[in-house]
This record gives sequence, structure tokens and C-alpha cells, in this order.
Amino acid sequence: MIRAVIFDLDGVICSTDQYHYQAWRRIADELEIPFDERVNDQLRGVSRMESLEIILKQSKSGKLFTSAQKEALAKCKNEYYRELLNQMSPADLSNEVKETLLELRARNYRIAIGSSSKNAGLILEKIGLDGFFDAVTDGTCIIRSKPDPEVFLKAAEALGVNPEECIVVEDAEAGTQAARAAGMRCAAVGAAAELGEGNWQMEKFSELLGIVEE
Ligand code: B16
Ligand code: MG
Repeated sequence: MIRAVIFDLDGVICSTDQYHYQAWRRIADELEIPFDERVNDQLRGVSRMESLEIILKQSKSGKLFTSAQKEALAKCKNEYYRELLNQMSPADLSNEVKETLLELRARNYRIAIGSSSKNAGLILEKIGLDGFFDAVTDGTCIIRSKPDPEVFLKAAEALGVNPEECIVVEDAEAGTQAARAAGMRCAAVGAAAELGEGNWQMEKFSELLGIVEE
């Protein structure tokens, strides 16, 4: 029986992809590294430092960076990104997502966020969902990023439920793999759904209300 739903944040509850893209693009341009949507797609759900490694791998010059330089680049990207996040507001939360979350809560499902992002708190505040979830597990609480199951297992623990009682909602392949490794079923949206990942591929977020009752 399903008792809880764990939501990824970026690409599921709201869309911050374009801000990640713009911020990484600025860094890549400064370093003269080719960067496009195809590379950006590989960054979904993976941590900031791992994202940077993927971008640096595209470099044609073969220039090597020290750990300190990488830290500085990641910090700089985050500053660009947070500047862009400032324009977010409750209008960035769709009615469909909001109503589905309210209905899950009305049916007494436990709900949590399981995100790789260290900016999850700021994003939730911006879209008006600060304090809404029963638990928020994010990049600040984990050692290993998706596809490792740590973020989802910690969320289940915080909710007081077993992995098999959870459904994860994810938009990234790294996230659907993490859900599988956690022993949780997964409803995929967006890019992950298009790839046929997860146990269910949703076209609409509200389909979740039928899935949890299956
Ligand atoms: P930050 P999610 C992930 O969030 C993003 O999909 C991914 O693109 C990003 O690199 C990662 O968070 C880390 O984000 O730099 O804000 O700590 O999809 O797991 O909610
Ligand atoms: Mg995501």
C-alpha cells in the first residue's frame, strides 16, 4: 500500500531548468567550452560539482583545473543561478501541481521533497511552498547524489514510512535510477517519461492521483 509520495523538485514541482542552463552557459562561455541543450540534459538531477565535471569534459583545450578552481567555478555558477531564481514567485507553481498536492494531503498521504539541490529551501520559499511538505530532504542533507538512493531513503525515514510504501515522482534518469535503487516505485514526468523510465510515464501531473490508488 502506498502511504507517501516523494517529489523531486527541479523539473517536477517547478521548472528551474532554464535558470540552471543560463547560469552554466555563462560559465561555459567564459571558459570557451561548447555547451548546448544536449549537454544540459545530462545535468538533470545530478549534483552541482558533478555537473561541472560534465561541462569541463566538453573542453576542446584539455585544460586542467585544480580543486580550488573547480570550487570557485561552482560557487560562481551558484551566484548566477541564485540571481536568476530571484525572479521566481508563487506564479511559477502551476494550479495543477498545487491542486494535486492539496488533494494528496487531503487523502492523508505523507508528502516529501527529495532533491539534489542545495537551493531547494530558497526555491520552495519563492514558489510559496515553504513549510508545506512533511519533510524536505535535499542536497544539504546528503553525501551521495542521485543516482544513489540516499536522498529518497532519507526522505522515507523522515516521513516514518518504508521504501515500498513510497512513490517517487521524477523527471531525470538519475532520479528514476535512484528510486529503483531505493526499492521505491517511480512515476516519471518530462524527459524521464519520454525515455520510458520509471514504472509509470505521466503526461499530466494530476495522473498521480490515480496512480497512488492502484
Ligand atoms: P544546486 P533536482 C537538481 O535538482 C537539478 O536537477 C540539477 O540540475 C542540479 O545540478 C542539482 O539539483 C543541484 O542543484 O546547484 O541548486 O545544488 O532535480 O534533484 O530537484
Ligand atoms: Mg529534477
